[in-house]
Amino acid sequence: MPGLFIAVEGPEGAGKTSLARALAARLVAGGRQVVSVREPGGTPVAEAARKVALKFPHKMAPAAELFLFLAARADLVEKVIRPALAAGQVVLADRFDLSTMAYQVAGGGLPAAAVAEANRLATTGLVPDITLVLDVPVDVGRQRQRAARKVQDRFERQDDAFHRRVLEAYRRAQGPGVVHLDGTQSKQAVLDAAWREVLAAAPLSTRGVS
Ligand code: Z5A
Repeated sequence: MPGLFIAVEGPEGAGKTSLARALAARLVAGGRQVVSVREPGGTPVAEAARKVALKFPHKMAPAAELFLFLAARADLVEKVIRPALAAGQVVLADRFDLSTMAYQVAGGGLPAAAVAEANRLATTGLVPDITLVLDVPVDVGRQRQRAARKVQDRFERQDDAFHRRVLEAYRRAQGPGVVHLDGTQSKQAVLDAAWREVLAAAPLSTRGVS
């Protein structure tokens, strides 16, 4: 059975982790083997890069930040994602390449074409079969994070203008497999909508998801 690569994307507090977990449970219940990953992270190198990218207390050069995320992605793709897909498993990623275009390009101001090229090097050209983009207004995501008492990382401390640019980049995202979902619905409604998209994506009939 061919592997399937699903990425869940969106701004802070959009419900990505909740949706990724629920989708994984549904896929496992349907008999598929699922490998869940979060970005950045998932290998020793990627976890080390995550710590610096999210927790470093001082300003860093925008390109330095970019390469931390890409170093994490390169290692995760080579060590975890490609082997899982080759073994016919479903990979569910909590964030992937669209996050880089939203945060480092739209948010941080790096040039899109150069970043896309560097990302292709990191991923060796791998792109998700389906990218589910959850849309929530900035204040809704923030409010959810406050309610969940999430400790703020370097990005969550950025100003509203940064977060609006990130959200607009997500809203503009398009391309093969990119699907936009209303993240302000209930968790169950978001899961059902995401599941319909997973089932609708060609060629799922050959991918053992029903
Ligand atoms: N980053 C980057 O800059 N460049 C890159 O290339 C990559 C990442 C890959 C990773 O943060 C940071 O790295 C991220 C961008 C940057 N920084 N920021 N900010 P992270 O992994 O620590 O956190 P996050 O991705 O921002 O996730 P989050 O805040 O945890 O949000 P979430 O996963 O989208 O939401 P959640 O955890 O599922 O839900 C949050 C709360 O809302 C929780 O209490 C839920 O129960 C609740 N929730 C979820 N869904 C709903 C619905 N539908 N209704 C009501 N309540 C809900």
